[in-house]
Amino acid sequence: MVRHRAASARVLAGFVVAATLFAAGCSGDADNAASTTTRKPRPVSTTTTQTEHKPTNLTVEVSDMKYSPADATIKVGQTVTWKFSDKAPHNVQGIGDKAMGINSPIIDKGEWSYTFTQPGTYRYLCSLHPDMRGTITVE
Ligand SMILES: [Cu+2]
Repeated sequence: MVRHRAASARVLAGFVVAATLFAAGCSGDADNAASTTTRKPRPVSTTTTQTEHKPTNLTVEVSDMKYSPADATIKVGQTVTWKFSDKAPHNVQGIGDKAMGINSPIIDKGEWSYTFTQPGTYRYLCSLHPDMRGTITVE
């Protein structure tokens, strides 16, 4: 009886270790391992799920020949929407291999969104006005 209980406790301990390792492996960035994201329960929605249009977590205004905010920090999985309202047309083009997916058309007036699925620092510019630059940090 006692032997049996000891054995199952050991099995349980092994499972906990495995689960902990698994969780640590999933968190990706070791620096962020301590800050576990607290997820709020999703509110029950009666509206139809939109697959195309994701909710914007950050809006970057594109006007007066600049992005504002030029530097911003978001969380993995969040979506940034650039809102173009300048006199001149602009775009959003990622700098470097990692930011290759960031590639908007040239927009006069309108919006363009991008969802960041990997943590990192993403730099971008306007290919028409390379002095216009911005950075999105994804944690
Ligand atoms: Cu521009």
